[in-house]
Amino acid sequence: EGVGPQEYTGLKMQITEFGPKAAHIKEKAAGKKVVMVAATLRPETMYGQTNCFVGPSVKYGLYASSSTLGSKEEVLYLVTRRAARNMAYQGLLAKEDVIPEAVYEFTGADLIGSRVNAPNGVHPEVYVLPMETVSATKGTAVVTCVPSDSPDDYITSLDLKKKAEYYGIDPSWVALEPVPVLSTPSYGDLTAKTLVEKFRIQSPKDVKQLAEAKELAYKEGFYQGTMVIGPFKGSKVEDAKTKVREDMIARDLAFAYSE
Ligand code: A2H
Repeated sequence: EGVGPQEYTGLKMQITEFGPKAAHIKEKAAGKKVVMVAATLRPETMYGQTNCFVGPSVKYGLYASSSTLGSKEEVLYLVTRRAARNMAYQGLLAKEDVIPEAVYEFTGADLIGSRVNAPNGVHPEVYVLPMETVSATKGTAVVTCVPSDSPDDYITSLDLKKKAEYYGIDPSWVALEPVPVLSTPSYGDLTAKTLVEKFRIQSPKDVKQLAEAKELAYKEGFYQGTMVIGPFKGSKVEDAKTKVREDMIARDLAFAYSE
């Protein structure tokens, strides 16, 4: 990780349907909206979301937020305790500057099979799935899955589909096809797929090749990419990135979150 603060976009993924193991979470939320907040560095790729990842053994909580999403009801953010603490200091929770107390806590495994909104997504709703490599100490530990542009997301999706039984998921929960979001001269419009194949990455455990692929995907996408979808279609990614982010924040689909 670099020095200095990391400026994320906190994407609001509201739970629309609590999954088979999430009944207790729904009960504790007591009718309030529950919003999983995914931390992303690539807000311009949100058109291509296909799933939402959590760490199955990571601990999450529900925290009263300062957001209302247009209703009178208070909204609960679903993030790690560490992220909630950062959010409190950034004025994103109901009470500022205090160590926040969770309404309820549980592990990521309980969320698998739930459905959430995917803001800006071609797929307006996606399933929550497990990702073993989610770090509990980075971002919110909620990761939105964009297999067109993230090699990690692409290979994790393939692995989940292949070993659905092992992971205890319904294979139909894994979205099949990446959605083209941007095009680059070197890798076409499915950068992550191209790089995963080029580096012969077989599983999420191929961390060395994945790190390399990630680096290339990021650089090529940002400096050489052109948007192929959305209101900034035809613009360079370099120009579109900030505009998409600002637009999402203005529409209350996301907020700035840093750590
Ligand atoms: B990115 P950095 Cl399309 N554990 O969003 C593992 N990965 C995490 C995480 C966690 N706790 N929190 C966030 N991330 C992911 C989109 C994306 C991302 C694309 C391409 C590359 C990419 C869709 N997933 O990241 O270590 C999130 O995935 C490549 C680095 O803080 C987030 O942005 O630099 C990124 O890693 C943050 O990583």
